[in-house]
Amino acid sequence: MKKLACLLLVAAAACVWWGCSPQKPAAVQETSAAGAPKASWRLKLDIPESINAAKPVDVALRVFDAGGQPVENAQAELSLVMSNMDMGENKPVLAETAPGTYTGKATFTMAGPWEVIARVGKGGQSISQRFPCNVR
Ligand SMILES: [Cu+2]
Repeated sequence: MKKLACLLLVAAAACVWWGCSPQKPAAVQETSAAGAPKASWRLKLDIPESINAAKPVDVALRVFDAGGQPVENAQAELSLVMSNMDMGENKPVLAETAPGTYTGKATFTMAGPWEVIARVGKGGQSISQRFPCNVR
């Protein structure tokens, strides 16, 4: 009986971590390749908090420059990868639907821990950021 209570507690704690959250941008910017022009852009990923496997969800990647202005006409790409296994290539098609906003539909093909890797390039500069998320 005590074991069950413990399990429930762990499950409740896991729920708090459910959904997608950006990692600290500072940590990601430090991972940029040495020598490559590093964009001082800020990436924000809009994605539903609750994601079910095999059900397409709307995603929006918003790109801002250091002054908070949208970065238009950039090459924006999302790559969906599982943290613990190779699931093959999974790249939602993105279109710029508003200045600096790149939207598309993402389908996570399996339940478990995923990362959305966003890559943005423009004018020889680029940046990438990982957004961990859990899929039910
Ligand atoms: Cu998998």
